[in-house]
Amino acid sequence: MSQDNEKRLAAETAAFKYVGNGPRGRIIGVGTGSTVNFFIDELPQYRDYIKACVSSSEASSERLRKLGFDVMDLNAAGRLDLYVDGADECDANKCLIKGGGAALTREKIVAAASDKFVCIIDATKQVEVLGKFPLPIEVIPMARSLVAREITAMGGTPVWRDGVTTDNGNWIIDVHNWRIADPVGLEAKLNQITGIVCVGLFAARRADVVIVGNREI
Ligand code: ABF
Repeated sequence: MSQDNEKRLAAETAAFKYVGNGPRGRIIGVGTGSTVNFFIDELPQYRDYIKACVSSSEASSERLRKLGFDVMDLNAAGRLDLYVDGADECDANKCLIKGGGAALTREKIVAAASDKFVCIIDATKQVEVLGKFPLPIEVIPMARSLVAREITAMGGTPVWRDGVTTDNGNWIIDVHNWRIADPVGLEAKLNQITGIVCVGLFAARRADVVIVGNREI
C-alpha cells in the first residue's frame, strides 16, 4: 500500500472508531499535517457527532471552516475528550516526535488539554529509537543562538529552520544526530532551557492510541 493510502486508512479508521462511535455533539481536537488533512476530509459524514473543533494550526482551522465546521478557541472549549493528530516518528511506547509542520506548541497544548490522544500515522513513522527525524524545537527568536549552544553542549546538532516563523511568531531549531534513548528524560531536560517555548518530543504526554493504517497499537 502506498504511504498516502496508509495515511488515508489511518484517518478513516480514527474517524470511524473515535468520532463516529462516540457521543453526538462533541468538541474535538484536530491536529495538523497531511494525515490529519485526510482525517478532516472524513469529518463531514460525522457532522452530527461534532459540535465544534479546536485546531492546532491556522491551516487546519481553514480546512475545517471550509467544510462548515465551527472552530473554537481552546479557552472557550474547556477540556476535550478527544484529540486526533499525526506525528513524524513514533516508538513502541507511543512516544512521538512532532513538529515537522512547525505546529508543535499548539499541538502540545491541545494534547495536554485532551483526555484521549489518538495518533494517526503510516508505517514509515514507526521507529525503534526516536531521533532519525530531526527533533523540532520552537524558540523565542532572540534566544536562537543561546538555545543552539546549549543543545550543542548536549551533543545535538542544531539547525535553524531559516525562513519559517510559527503561528506564534517564533522560530524553529531542528536538532539532528540525536539518538533519543530516554525521551521522558530528554524532554524534561530541554524544557529547562531558557528561550525554548516547546520541544517536539511528546513523551510525558504521549499518544494514548496509535493507528497505523487500519491497525491500532
Ligand atoms: C503534525 O504533522 C506534526 O506534528 C507532524 O510534524 C506532521 C505529520 O505530518 P504528516 O501527517 O503530513 O506526515 O502532526
